[in-house]
Amino acid sequence: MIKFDSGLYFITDSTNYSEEEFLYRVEEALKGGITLLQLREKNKSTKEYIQLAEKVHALAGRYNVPLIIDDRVDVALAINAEGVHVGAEDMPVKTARKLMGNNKIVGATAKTVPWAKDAYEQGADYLGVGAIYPTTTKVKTVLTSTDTLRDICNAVPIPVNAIGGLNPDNIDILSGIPIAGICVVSAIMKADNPKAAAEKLRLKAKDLGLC
Ligand code: TZP
Ligand code: MG
Repeated sequence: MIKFDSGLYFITDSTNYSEEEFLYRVEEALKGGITLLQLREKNKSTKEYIQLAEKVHALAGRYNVPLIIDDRVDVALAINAEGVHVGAEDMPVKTARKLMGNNKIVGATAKTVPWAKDAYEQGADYLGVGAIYPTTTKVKTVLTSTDTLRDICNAVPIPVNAIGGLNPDNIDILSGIPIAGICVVSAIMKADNPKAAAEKLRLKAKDLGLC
């Protein structure tokens, strides 16, 4: 499997940005020190998804940051991305693992301990758990308590990332919970200065013992 550090995991959202502005923001986030990147597109055709993914993959490669593709194993394989992330309504983890092979990263969403154990047993390399706080990013999710987050961390031997509404001013709530990292969308994507936002989050993540 490809080695990865999920300490500061940035998930993109290209909504409301031109491609130029979007790629600029992604590069600023890379410059700011994100450790893992996910391309998450909900409204693109397969062709558009692949075209954008190729560009983002080239960019991420320049900063040695692995690229995970949300949802779409076909897109991940098409561009030789480092991994794929599957949620509750996506392809089963087991199937994604089979198609991606053992040399790629397969991430999964989990909101309960049984679900987390099941994803691990099916071959997930890391888990995203949340939403910890309400989120403005378009997603079907419910809130996950920090107690459940802690229980999931203790139930599986793979990295667990917290997600949902996280920003530098509210992540102290995660202090003492054995997560591997945090995932953010808006805190970087919508920031006035995405590079500065990533830098600040990276420092905060370091304070929490992540990265
Ligand atoms: N899964 C659970 S919450 C979420 C996803 C994809 C969105 C997180 O976005 P934000 O903007 O960091 O709250
Ligand atoms: Mg999904």
